Amino acid sequence: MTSAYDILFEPVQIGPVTTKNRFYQVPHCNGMGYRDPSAQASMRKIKAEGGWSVVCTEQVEIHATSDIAPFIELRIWDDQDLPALKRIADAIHEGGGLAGIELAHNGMNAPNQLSRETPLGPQHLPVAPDTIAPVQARAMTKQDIDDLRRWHRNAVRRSLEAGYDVVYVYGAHGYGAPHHFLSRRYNNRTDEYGGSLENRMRLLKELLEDTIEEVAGRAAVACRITVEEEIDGGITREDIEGVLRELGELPDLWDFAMGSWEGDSVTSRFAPEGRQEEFVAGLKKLTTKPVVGVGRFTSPDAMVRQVKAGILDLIGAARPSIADPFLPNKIRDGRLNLIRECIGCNICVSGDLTMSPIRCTQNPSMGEEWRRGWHPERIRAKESDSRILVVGAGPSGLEAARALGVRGYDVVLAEAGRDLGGRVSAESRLPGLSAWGRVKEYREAVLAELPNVEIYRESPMTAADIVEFGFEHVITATGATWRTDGVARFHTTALPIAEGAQVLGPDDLFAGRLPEGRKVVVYDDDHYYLGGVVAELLAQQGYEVSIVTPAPQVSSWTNNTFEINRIQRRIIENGITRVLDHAVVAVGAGGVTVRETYTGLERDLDCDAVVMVTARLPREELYLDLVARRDAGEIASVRGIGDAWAPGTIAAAVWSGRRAAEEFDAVLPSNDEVPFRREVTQLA
Ligand code: FMN
Repeated sequence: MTSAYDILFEPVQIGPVTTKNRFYQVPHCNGMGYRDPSAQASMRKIKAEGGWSVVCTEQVEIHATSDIAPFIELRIWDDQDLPALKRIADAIHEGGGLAGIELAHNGMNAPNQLSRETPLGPQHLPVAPDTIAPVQARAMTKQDIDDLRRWHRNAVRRSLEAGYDVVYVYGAHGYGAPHHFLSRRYNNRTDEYGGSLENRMRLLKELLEDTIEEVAGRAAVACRITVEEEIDGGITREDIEGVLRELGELPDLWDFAMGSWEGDSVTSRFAPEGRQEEFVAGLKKLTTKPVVGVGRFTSPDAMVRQVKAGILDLIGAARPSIADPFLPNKIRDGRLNLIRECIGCNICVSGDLTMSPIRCTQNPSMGEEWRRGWHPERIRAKESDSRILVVGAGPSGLEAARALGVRGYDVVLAEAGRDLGGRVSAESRLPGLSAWGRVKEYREAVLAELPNVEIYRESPMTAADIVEFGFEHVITATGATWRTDGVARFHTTALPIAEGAQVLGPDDLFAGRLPEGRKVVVYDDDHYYLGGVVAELLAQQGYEVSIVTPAPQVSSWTNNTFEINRIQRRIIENGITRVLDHAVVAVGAGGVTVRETYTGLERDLDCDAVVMVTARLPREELYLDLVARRDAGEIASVRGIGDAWAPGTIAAAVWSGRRAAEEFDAVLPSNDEVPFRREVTQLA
């Protein structure tokens, strides 16, 4: 039977290898790298199983002068790294994919904090762009360039030994050394590696030629290159067109990326699917070699259009493959409603940036494939005929009901309100967050296919009801309430709030209640996205808004999701006043007192209302009641999950729902034991 998506399942020749379809998992790091190679191998294998024809590693540091510690990437420094790399390549092959390896010399972006080697760059400059470590790169001599080429060649040879099918030369994102040489911003050399475009692309050309020679037809050679640096003096469209005219036929595949990782992995709040199209369109015609590009692609129609319009040959994806490792197979099998669409929140990026294993809001098994044995599509069958009540249909309750339902249990999901989704539904109505709704949509789609899961809306439950209805096993997913007393990080006890003061919290805004008056202070001591979003919402409603935060920037933690700069810009463009490094210390009827965190100096700000974005309190009354009833023998088990257990990210809530489903009926080890598998460093 033919389908509109058949074109996505055509093979593509990449030099000596042929893909089984056009789905290509571009390189992406995962916070596991050299520390957790078996965990990474399982994660990559599952993507291959799910239909990604090529599955790549993250950037793999080729030498100790390319060390981006504290970040945890793979390494191919010497033969000692080969067993880990081989394990990953073998796993991808077992899953049915081609294995790609992204060899990276980070050049002047590598602060070498672990190796303490001198960073290498085209000229004497502080290490950049991703670090402000107090260290400078040295201008590379010809000998340094020869050394780098030899290290790259060694890494290519080792990649073949480890069994990779696609070997990369990496010059994108402001990371790979060839990017620094290509960019006028970093390269002011006057020798044959600087000045003209021909000179600036010389290092890239040499690395490509070396790689092609070393590979000798035994693997495909791919080149990941910056198509637009989006910064003054950086790599431009003209540069990349020149590169393709000159080097277009050298590698077997071109992989187009932006000039910064931040500019490539933009969140859904700040860029739509396919943002890169304007920078990539037209480049393919400058080479006869296949091209791959990215764009947070989750819509098969958008993918087909890219191919038919001659923009891309292969649909590259990092985040969509993280959210749904089985995305290609679901498109192939016509199960589009079951695609777990990436919501574009970049919590995956936060894994790498906090040096912790990758996580995903939509796919709670991401990073848990090996250490906990979770799979995105499969879960072990039920082990009893128990019937389980899940109270609350927010992200954790929906996921618990879904996963228990897939296991085959009879599940009742009871929601107090009319709509499912809890906080994701509420937050998806805020500016820029509509994609949050996908968390609910995917789970609703699965639940609709599970006759063993019944959903009751407008069904608030008390412990007495639960006992009366005869439920034996209960999971409470009743969410959390935003506090309005100022308690969070700066204050751990309630603020003085004068009588007559108007204080609201996010829950009021979710319920459609807006402040009275014109001037509003948003007090953000939460530091993730919500404070900034609330300020933006109020500004859009015509309020004069100030955002006060004890942190040095609005929504400070979003430096881990690459949003922090865009958030500051949006706040400023919305005319919102930023009062940084200040805490609200008292709320009066017509204003607040704020204190500078460094000096303790206090001043007053006039306002008609304050919106507190601070801490939350779990709604745990039902859980505590049920614990008492369990102890009295009235029910068999109760478990609290998600924000109702401990408020956190949506990703954490979904994960905790999955965990509850995984652990139901399981004999759990004592909590004195490490609750997952891990690899421990072998002593030399
Ligand atoms: N690109 C690289 O070239 N090397 C990397 O190691 C790398 N690590 C990434 C890690 C994460 C968690 C993510 C989300 C992206 C990473 N990227 C890396 C960028 C992606 O390859 C991709 O270009 C970008 O995310 C846009 O594609 P997407 O919209 O499909 O996510």
